[in-house]
Amino acid sequence: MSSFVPTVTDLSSVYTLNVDAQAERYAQLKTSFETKFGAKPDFVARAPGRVNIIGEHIDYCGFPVFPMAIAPDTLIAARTNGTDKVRIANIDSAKYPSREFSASSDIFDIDSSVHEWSNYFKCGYRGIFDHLGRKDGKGIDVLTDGTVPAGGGLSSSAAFVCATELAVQRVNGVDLALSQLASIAAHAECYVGVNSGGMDQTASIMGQQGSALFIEFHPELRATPVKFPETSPPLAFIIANTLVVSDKHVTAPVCYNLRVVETRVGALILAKHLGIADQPACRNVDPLTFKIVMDEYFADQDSGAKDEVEVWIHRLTAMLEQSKKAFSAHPEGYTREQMAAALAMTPEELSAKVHERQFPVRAEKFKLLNRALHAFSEALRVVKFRQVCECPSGDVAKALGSLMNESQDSCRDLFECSCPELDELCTIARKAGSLGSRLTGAGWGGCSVHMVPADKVADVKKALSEQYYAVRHPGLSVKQLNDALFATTPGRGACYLGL
Ligand code: NG1
Repeated sequence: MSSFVPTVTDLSSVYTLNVDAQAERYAQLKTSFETKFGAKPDFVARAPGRVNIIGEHIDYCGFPVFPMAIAPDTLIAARTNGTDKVRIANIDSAKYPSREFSASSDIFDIDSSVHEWSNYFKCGYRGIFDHLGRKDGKGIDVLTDGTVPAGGGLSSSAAFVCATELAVQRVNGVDLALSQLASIAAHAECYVGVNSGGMDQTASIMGQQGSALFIEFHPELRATPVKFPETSPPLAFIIANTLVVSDKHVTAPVCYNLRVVETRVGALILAKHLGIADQPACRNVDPLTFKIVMDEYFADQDSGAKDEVEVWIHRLTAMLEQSKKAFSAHPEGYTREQMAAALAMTPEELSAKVHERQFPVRAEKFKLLNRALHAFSEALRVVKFRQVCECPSGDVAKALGSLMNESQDSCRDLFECSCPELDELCTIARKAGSLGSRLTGAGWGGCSVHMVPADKVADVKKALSEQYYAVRHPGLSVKQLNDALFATTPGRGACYLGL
């Protein structure tokens, strides 16, 4: 695989279904671009959404995750306009009104206190120029069209930021490696005020047709394609949207960013408990993650394990046990004062340590024990999931499904990022034949993913449609239902489309 963004000319190498409808969509995008800007676009950049199969809320703990790119995506038609202006427009102009910025000044100002669609464009733009260390962008006209549902857990924001990066680098004559683009996008998305991990951007940029990705973040970003095992009948995946919109940006202080802080403070207390807090690897790093603590604790120990998987299992299992001891003082949760006391800091010092000025959070109790138990056990499940895919033996479909179901239980009970609608979708799907059902993405709404034997796809879709959508959303049109409930396969990552 090339390590740079490929250019493709054939839509059937991007989409496996409804290629004609996609061709129509591209044609419409180009016509609308010409109407809006009075000239044809120079190119179209495309970045997909993703569905995470397993490994939730652990990318920002430094642990591996297992997503795949999907067909829904963000397209950006773009051209250099020869001015100092960045003019951005959206096909859905009612929801996302057109905006204009200076290419070398106000495009870099991102006010994270407002929820504004152009902020995500600014993130991608600024990410590229931060990386280049300059601010001399060329003027660009942009028309965007997205099919990843916003706030649906399928990474609409990452798809937009990644597509922006592609457009901006091309207009400015830059061609960065895929891994650089993924890292830049992950970092850049934090400018909107969400303290996000790097899973979505990596899956969007580096996705591969036919494979999921085992993505590692530490010590460096590495995405290994992994195919699902061949079973009879084959395994299929269904995505079902709760239609509960969970906007990470709006709920960040009590949901997403709070979980990031709980795991960060957890890592600090665990390092102290293990007696390694003052070692340079822990003291001089920001942020300190559970993965770094684990690696440092085992740095000088030989577990006697033979292969990489055994090492993971040995270390993660030990960390689960250590967590129970480290957080035993307050198993129900810590107040701010109790967390600070455990670290011999003032609450103000702790707040600064976890960057609350940039990412403020609110909670009575910080449930460090449960969050740590989720993070370490979820990482174990990811490692085991990959192992079953790569070295299949026994009833692999059942084994994979059980790991997904356990992940959902952990997300619901320990990490508290599910919601009644997600739980309901999982229950209905399992009864109708799903082997593994769980939330995907940040949760608190958004989408669920279901691993289903191919001969059960129709049954599961029917059950979800009749028992969930017809009951909770009786007014849905056929298109709305098809957008909310669909089967998916691992899709290709970001690309340019030659016109
Ligand atoms: P969503 O909300 O599905 O895009 C978010 C984070 C991921 C990851 C998941 C939970 C962003 C852009 N993405 O995904 O990095 O932490 O939650 O596993 O914040």
